[in-house]
Amino acid sequence: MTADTHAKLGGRAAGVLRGNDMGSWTMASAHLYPHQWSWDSAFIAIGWAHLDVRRAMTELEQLFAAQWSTGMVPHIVFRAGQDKPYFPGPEWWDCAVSPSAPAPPVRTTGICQPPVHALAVQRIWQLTPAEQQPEIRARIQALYPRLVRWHRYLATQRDPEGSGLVTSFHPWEGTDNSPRWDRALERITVANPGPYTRVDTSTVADPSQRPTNWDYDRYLWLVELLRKYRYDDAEIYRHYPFLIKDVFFSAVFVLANAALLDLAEAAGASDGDRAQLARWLDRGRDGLTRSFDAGSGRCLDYDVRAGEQIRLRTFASFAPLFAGTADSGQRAAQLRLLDSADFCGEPRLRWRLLPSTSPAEPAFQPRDYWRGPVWPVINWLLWHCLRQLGSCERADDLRRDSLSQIAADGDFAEYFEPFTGQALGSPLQSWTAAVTLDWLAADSGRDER
Ligand code: 2M8
Repeated sequence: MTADTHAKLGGRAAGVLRGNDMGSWTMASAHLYPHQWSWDSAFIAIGWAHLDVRRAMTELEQLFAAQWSTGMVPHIVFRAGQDKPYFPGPEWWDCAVSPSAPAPPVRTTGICQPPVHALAVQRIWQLTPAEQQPEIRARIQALYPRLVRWHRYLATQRDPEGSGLVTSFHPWEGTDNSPRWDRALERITVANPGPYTRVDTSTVADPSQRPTNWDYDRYLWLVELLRKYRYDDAEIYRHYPFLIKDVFFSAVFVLANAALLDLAEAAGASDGDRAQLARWLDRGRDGLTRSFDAGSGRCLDYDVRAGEQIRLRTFASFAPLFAGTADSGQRAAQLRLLDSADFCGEPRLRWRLLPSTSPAEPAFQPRDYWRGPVWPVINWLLWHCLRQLGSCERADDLRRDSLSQIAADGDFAEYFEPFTGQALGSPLQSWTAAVTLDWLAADSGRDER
C-alpha cells in the first residue's frame, strides 16, 4: 500500500468514526445499528485511541455506566432516538423485570457479548501520550473495578461449574446466525414469539445477507424466556433451553484477563484482584485445553443441555490461538489448520483471511452474515494473537490482506464475501473503521506494542 493510499484510508476510517460519533458514544453503524453495542464499543475505543485517547476512554465509561448490578455489561445500551428504528428495542427486552438492571432512564438488553473491553483499555494506555498519562491513568483506575466486576460476573454467573468456559445464553451474544447454534435452535420446537416486524431486512440491500425469519422466531422466543426468568442467571441455568459453552467467547475472556493483569500496575490493582485474575486466566486456559480435539486440531464448543460437543468448522475452532495458547503442540496444530484447505488455504478465497465458517462445511453460505463471510474484527483478533505468539509473518500477511480487502471496497463494510471480496451487510460500520486505524498504525511504525 502506498503512503498516499494509506493516508487516505486512515482519513476515511477516522471519518466513519466521526460520522457515527454521538458525542460520548458511537453508533455501531448509522442505519442498521443506531445504538451502543458492547463489543463494538470496545473495538471502537481502540479506533478512537488513535485519534483521541480521551474520547476512547469516554466510549468505555459510557458503556460501563449501563453495567448491571450483577456486573454484566449489556449487549446493547439503547441510546438512539425514535427517529432511528431498531428491532427488537427496549420494550421487547423489558429489563425492568430484573432487579439487577440499571435504573431508568438507562435502557439495555439483558444479555452480553465477548469481553473485548480490557483489550481496549490496554490499547488506550499503550497509546496515551506522556502529557495525558496522569488524566488517563486516573480514569483507568476508576474504570478498573468495574472491569473486574464484569469479569467476575463471567467467571461465576456464566460459569457456575467453574469449568473455565463461559456459557452463552443467546445467539446474539456475539455471532448471531453462526451454524454453531443450529442444532440447539432446532431443538426449540415451540417458538411463538408475539407478533413482530423486523427492521433489519428492509435496511440491508439484500435480506439474504441477514438471519432468516426462522432464526428470528427463535431469537425472540429466547428473549421471552429470559424475560420470564427475570434475567436471573441461576433461574436461567435451571430452566432455559439454550446454554452453550462458547470457546470463542471463553478465549476472549482469557485474553481479557491477561490484559487486566497487564494493566494492574497502572490501575493500582489490589493483590486480591491480581490473584483472582490470574486464577480466572489459568482456569480459562485449562478449559480451552480440555475442549481441544487433538485429532482434528480444533477447539469445540459444548452444548450444555444436549450434553454434546459442537463439531463444526468455524472461526471458533481457533479458540486456543485467540487465547494465545502456551502449548506449542496445540499452537502448531492450529497454525497448520489455519492455512489448510478447510480455512485460509481454500484456493478460491480472494484473500487469505479467516472466514466465519469453513467453506468445507455443508452449512457454509458465502454471503450470509456469520455463516461464511470474512469479518474484519475477527481477523483483527487473530492478528493480535498471532503477533503475541510470535507468528509475526503470518500476522503481517493477515493485516496486509485485511487492509487490501477493506481498501478495495472503501466503504468499511460489516463483512465480506470470501471468494469475491464483495462488501456485504452494513456500510460504514464503526468497528471495521476502528480496526483499520489500528492496522494502519502498525503499518506506519507508530505502533508501540
Ligand atoms: C450483529 O448483531 C445484532 C444483534 O445484536 C443484529 O444483527 O441486529 C452482530 O454482528 C453483533 O455481533 C454485533 O455486535 C452487532 C452490531 O455490530 O450486530
